[in-house]
This record gives sequence, C-alpha cells and structure tokens, in this order.
Amino acid sequence: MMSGHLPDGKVLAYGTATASYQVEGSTNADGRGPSIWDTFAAKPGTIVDGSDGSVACGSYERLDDDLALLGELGVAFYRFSIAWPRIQPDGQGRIEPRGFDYYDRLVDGLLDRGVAPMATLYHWDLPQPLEDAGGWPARDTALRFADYATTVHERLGDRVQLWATLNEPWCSAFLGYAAGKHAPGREDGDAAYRAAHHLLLGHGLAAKRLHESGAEGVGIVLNLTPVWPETDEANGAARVVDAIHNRVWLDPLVHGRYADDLLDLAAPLRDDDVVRDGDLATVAGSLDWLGVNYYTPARVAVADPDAGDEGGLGQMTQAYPGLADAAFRPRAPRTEMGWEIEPAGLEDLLVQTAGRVPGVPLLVTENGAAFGDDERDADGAIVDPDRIDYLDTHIAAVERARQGGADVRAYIAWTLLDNFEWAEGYTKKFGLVEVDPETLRRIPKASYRWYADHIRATP
Ligand code: IFM
Repeated sequence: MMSGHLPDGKVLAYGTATASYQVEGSTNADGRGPSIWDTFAAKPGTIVDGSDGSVACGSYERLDDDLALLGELGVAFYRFSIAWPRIQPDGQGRIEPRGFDYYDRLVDGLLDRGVAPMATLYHWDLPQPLEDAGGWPARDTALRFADYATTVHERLGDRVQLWATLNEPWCSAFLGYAAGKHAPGREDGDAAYRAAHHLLLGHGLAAKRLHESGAEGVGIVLNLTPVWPETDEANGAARVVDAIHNRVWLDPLVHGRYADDLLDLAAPLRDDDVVRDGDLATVAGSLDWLGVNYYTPARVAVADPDAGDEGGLGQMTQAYPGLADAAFRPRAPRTEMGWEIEPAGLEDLLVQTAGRVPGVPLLVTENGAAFGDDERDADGAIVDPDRIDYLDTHIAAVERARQGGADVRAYIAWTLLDNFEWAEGYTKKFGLVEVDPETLRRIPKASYRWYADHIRATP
C-alpha cells in the first residue's frame, strides 16, 4: 500500500490526525516556550468556554495510550504536528533537545506498530517571540520557519518520509490576522495578505531545503472549499471567495503567480517589498503531494438584509478582506459547528482540485464532524451513528472522485481524540475516541470501532 514516501493509490490508504496544541497539554514541560495560542487563550472572551490547551488530552504524558489506540485502529499512517515552541522556545537559535525526545518516541512507537508517521511542521502554534517580532506579516518569520523545518528534518528525516509544511494557512492568515478569531487575534486585512504571502514563502523555502536534504514526500495542507453560488447574481462574490480561500494558495503553488482578481483586492500582494523578486519562483512547483482538508461547501449568495444577512458574511466578513456584499447560506443537515453536511462537496472539490494541480497526488488530510455524542451503550461508550454516517458517506465521495479520475491516495479522519477545538474550546467534539476530562482516560466511540472494521475490510 505504501510505495516509498507516498501511498501507491491502488486502494485508498487510511489514517487519522491530531495537532500538537490540541492534544499534547504539558505546555510548560521540558523547556517548551510560549506560543501565540497560549497568549490568545489567556485573553478573556477569546475561547467560548474560557479554556486553553494547557492540559488538552495530556498526550505529552500519555504517548503509550495514544500509540496503543493507533495500533489497534490499524491505520496506515498517523498525521501529527510538531510544536515549534518545544523545539525552539525562542522561535530561532537554541534547540531544546527534551522537546525532540517526545517526537522521537512518537515516531519510533508508530514505526514499531507499522504506522507511517506524517509530520506537520506548523499547525498554528507560532512561538510567541516571533509574533512579538511581527508574526507572519513580517518576512523574517518565513526565514525562521525554513530554519526550524531544516532542524526538524535533520533529526527525524531518517524515519519520517511524509512532511506537511503548513496546516491550513488560510486560518493562520485570515482567521488569525484579519478576523481576530484565532491567535494572534489581530484584525487587519492588509496584515492578513502579508501573512498569506509569508506563509507561502515559508512553505517554499522549507520545501526547497527539505528536498535538498533528500526528502521526497513534501506537501502542504490546505482547507480548500468548493464554492457554489446560490444564484447567477452571486457568481462574482463566489469568484472572490474562491480567490481568497483557494486560489490565493493554488495559483502561486502551481503557476508561480497571484491571479489578477486577487491582486485587485489585495494591495499588499501588489507591493514589491512584500512579494519580492524570486519569491513566487520559490513557491512554484514545490509540492510532491497536496493535502486537502474538507468539512463543508461554501454556498455563496448576494447579501440580503431582509434575509437576515446583516453584515454580509456575518461574523466571517473580516476573514475575506475586500468582500462585503456576500453571505454564506449553509443548508441542513448541519454538524454541531453549524457546517452543512454535504459529501458531494468533497467529490466536487477533489475533482476540481485535481484539475487545478495536474500531476500532484492528493491526500484528504482531514475530514470529520462534531456531533453531540449524547448516546451511550451499556458499557458507557459513546454510540455515534451520525459520525459513522458522515465518515462512510465522505469516504464514498472520495471513491467517486477517484473513479472520476482524481489521483487521491489517502483519507485521514479528523481526529483521533476529542480535543481542544481552538476558539470553541472543548465544546465541540470531533474525536473517534472520547477523552474523560477529569482522568484523561481514552474511551473509544462506536465510530472508532467502525473505522477499524472499515480499514480491516479494505483489501
Ligand atoms: O480542529 C481543526 C483542525 O485543527 C484544523 N482543521 C479543522 C479542524 C476542525 O475545526
């Protein structure tokens, strides 16, 4: 099933995923420095339940429990992220060897169980000193990221073959710097566009260094969305949403340029001091694979105050700097996140993306759903037929996309454990496994058993 660094694609390879700040806890252990999420979560009003990631699932202390769950699940690979502030507490320079020890043990424990490790280098926990120096809107952060990526690859590259540079840079740039919903909580559209460019540059520089060191499995993970206009009048707004959500990443990665309609909206991307000579050439052609995270489609309508569309995209207006007259109209049924459940969106997205990134294999790097989880069996384990149905129908959509010609090699369920869901704190549960908030004991849900059976039934 795995051929070299990537699954061979003969059948869909399965995995599951987590991210460091969402599961590890132990945020003061072994010399870890502060990250922007520690700082952001400490500000009143940022996280709905007032929580943070200081305990999370306690995975830093409970590595053996997590490894046992992964081994029993039978996944081909595990996608985890490395916490930059554990490796470089200052974001540059000094390396903290104790931080590396955890990931060494994680990687070795996975390989012992026949699970291929897939390491994400950045899943949002920027070292706070780098934010204090300007964060992603500052060019230097991209250079520091490339150094950090090189350091991690030097240590783990003998055992890790699949590398994701960034997870969902759209969230880092636009939720973090424009909408203020994610760390660091800034509300400045121009800063978000500068951040987007520097995230891409950081990816490109890191991918170049990893390739020069012999890596062959380097990709990026994007939360792309199919954009469906509700009416012909909404076509223009839908094109803008597609530009800010999807093409801002894909055009530079594939063609080495930003599209004209995006440049019309985004003054920083027309600034020679931000987008310097050679930057886009560094980004273009940097992918051995592309990770696609999918949860829901974007149905775009022209905003109508009479339909309750006050403020255009409502609370998301600021996340799309330059777009004001559009509204998102998710249909029922929806998950606890309010996200429409629509497997056809995943099929559409994969077929469209395969056409946009010709020759680059796709991995579905996240897909899953938050539900209420209020039913239990006689042993007290959560019975979650709605999550099973979500996974089942979305896996079927991936298979349809494959039959339709999209080169999709893997499906990775989000997520192994109920965890810290960013601004939603612990109120939204996506896990295949429940985590008791008091004892941190792991209790597999029915969906975990279903996924294990499904994986075993795959030839
Ligand atoms: O929990 C997040 C994850 O960190 C990034 N992708 C979306 C998930 C659900 O919101």
